[in-house]
Amino acid sequence: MSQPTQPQPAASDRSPRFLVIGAGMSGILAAIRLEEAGFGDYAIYEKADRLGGTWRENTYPGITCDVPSHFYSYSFAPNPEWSHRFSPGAEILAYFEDVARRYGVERRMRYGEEVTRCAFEDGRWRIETSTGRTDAGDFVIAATGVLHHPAYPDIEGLEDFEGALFHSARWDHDVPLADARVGVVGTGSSAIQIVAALVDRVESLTLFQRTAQWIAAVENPAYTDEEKQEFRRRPEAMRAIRDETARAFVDGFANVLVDADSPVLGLIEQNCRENLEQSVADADLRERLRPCYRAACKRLIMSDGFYEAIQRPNAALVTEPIEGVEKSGVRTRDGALHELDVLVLATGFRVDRFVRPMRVTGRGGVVLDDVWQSGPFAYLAIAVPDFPNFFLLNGPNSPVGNFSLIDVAEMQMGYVLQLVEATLAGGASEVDVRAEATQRFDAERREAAKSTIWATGCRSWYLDREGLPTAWPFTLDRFRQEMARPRLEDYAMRSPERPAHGRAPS
Ligand code: N01
Repeated sequence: MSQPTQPQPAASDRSPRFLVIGAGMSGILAAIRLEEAGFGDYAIYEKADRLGGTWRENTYPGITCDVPSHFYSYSFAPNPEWSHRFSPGAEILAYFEDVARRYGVERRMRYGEEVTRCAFEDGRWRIETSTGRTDAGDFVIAATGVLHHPAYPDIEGLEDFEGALFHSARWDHDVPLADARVGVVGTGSSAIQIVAALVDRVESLTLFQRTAQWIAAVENPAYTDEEKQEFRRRPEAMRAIRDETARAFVDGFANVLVDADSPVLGLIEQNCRENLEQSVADADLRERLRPCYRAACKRLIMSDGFYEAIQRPNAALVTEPIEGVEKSGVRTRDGALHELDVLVLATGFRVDRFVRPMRVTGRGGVVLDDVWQSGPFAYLAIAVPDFPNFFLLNGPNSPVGNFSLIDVAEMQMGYVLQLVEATLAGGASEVDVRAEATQRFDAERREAAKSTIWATGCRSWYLDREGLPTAWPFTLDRFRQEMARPRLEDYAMRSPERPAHGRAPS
């Protein structure tokens, strides 16, 4: 049964209400920025019982972020306590919890409330949650994440397995690992970290590799007490690391991925090749670990321990395709049965879901699922025509790669706030991206996607059903420019039927 909502004052008497969906990195950011901008009327809906998004859900052994911690932090909340250059997942989760508390937004989170329906009706967004709660707001910020819905492989017999079976993003910490024969399916960032962390804790570790990965060597030193003391004393020292890392990642990486002809890509590949040659002693193993596509075509993997781990006496790399799973293990096409106690599916995520399975209905009853039937898209990764006042953070066509998604979300939220403020300042209450602007952007995006490194002939989660990369295919610098100031001519603003909001926030 629906719970009653608070009575709402008439539109003309109130400042706009925002509904933020998701309490992960982007949702926390959205709330903090709303507060700062003077938009105090908002609620954050979160389906789980705590905040943290991907860092709440991914707790597998060895989880770290492969973006340096002083860069993978909010720009306004540097953290002198990071333990390592690449800090572990639990620390990152604790950081988000701490920031949400310190900035006073944690108390605004409504946990255990999955938004199931979100509809634009009579000029307002009305939502309904899994508990039957309803709410209404003027603007929606969908901060629902990208790598969120686990992808389970279509392998015959998975349900027959009698050992413990779980996805890397649903790690079962009750399953004992000491003395266990563990199998891992997949060679993405998750699997590589799991293998490196587990090999010395288990009896045997078998990695089922469908596709080899290029791996860049990185070092992950701990920060010393003296360094942390210096960060506490002089926050500008953290800022310097952040700026330096940001520049290195953007100039040396993000900006070159979008040009498959960039000579820098050759250097990256050379670095990965040298890492393989120098780290793997056995020639046969080395060849089986050697990818047959260009480095950075898939998301580049950074690891300081994988090659060492896979050469341990108790580790095995299986490159024979999986035929099926049986009650005692995995059968490969050569007929071999790999007996296992634990099978981990590090098989990635359904990255085309975004806000779904929530049912989102825009102007005139248009359903987002229908609009996205042939694949999700959004103008500048932010807005979809006919879904006025509905904004996505880290949505479709957003930049992804080996750089900080916090940085990306901060740019996006700054853009959204400018758009909202311009709408209200102009006396309007609705802002809707124009279909022509969206088509123009999408055509340009699709064309540019063809010349990125991601389109050079490998399978990855960056590709859509047609094999075209979906991520932002231009430089990150261009994204920053686009986000710096909305092109208002690409939007229609109006104030149908009800008066505009009385105030334009400063
Ligand atoms: O998932 P993935 P992930 N039979 O999609 C294989 C972020 N992340 O969870 O390559 C056999 O990359 C599949 O094989 P193939 C980061 O953005 C970041 O590892 O398609 N294998 C592939 O090897 C990352 O890119 C961090 O041939 C099957 C693997 O499963 C993203 O999350 C840490 C299969 C899936 O790899 C996703 O990474 C972790 C099948 N039927 C994650 N189906 C850091 O910051 C799939 N595979 C470090």
